[in-house]
Amino acid sequence: MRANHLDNAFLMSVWKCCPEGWRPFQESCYYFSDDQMPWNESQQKCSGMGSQLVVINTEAEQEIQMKYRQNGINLYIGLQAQEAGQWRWADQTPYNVTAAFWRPGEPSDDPNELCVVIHHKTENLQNWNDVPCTTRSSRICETAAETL
Ligand code: 2F8
Repeated sequence: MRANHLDNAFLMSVWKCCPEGWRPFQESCYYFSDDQMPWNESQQKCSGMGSQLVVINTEAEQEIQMKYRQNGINLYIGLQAQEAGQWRWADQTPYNVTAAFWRPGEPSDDPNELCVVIHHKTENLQNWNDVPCTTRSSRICETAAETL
């Protein structure tokens, strides 16, 4: 009886799997790169791996980036503007200023700073900074976890 019960629990559970080297959280997998390149190339590298630059939808998702990252490196996220102040997520999720995690004093909204990194030194959740898109930074790619 007991064994049967456990078997059923096992079979009915849903497994979420990430590729090797990717970090799991909720329904997603995240890849933190060591190499550094401009924002466009970073996005291309992610899409070449079936993913995109991370889209941060919740505070919990922002928190997990802090848990997994190594301090000392700027990390591109999937937030970019065509014009100063016109922030857009790479997957077209509407940008919501009340769920944004800018460093104090950011964004600069400088027309030369249209791409966003998680700042290399900030240790709290308020850590986004807008930088020139040509700046070479590491990146966080996100893809959906595989359901088994
Ligand atoms: O102090 C904020 C300021 O710091 C740097 O500029 C000196 C950042 N630039 C880069 O990281 C390339 C600015 O984005 C930031 O606003």
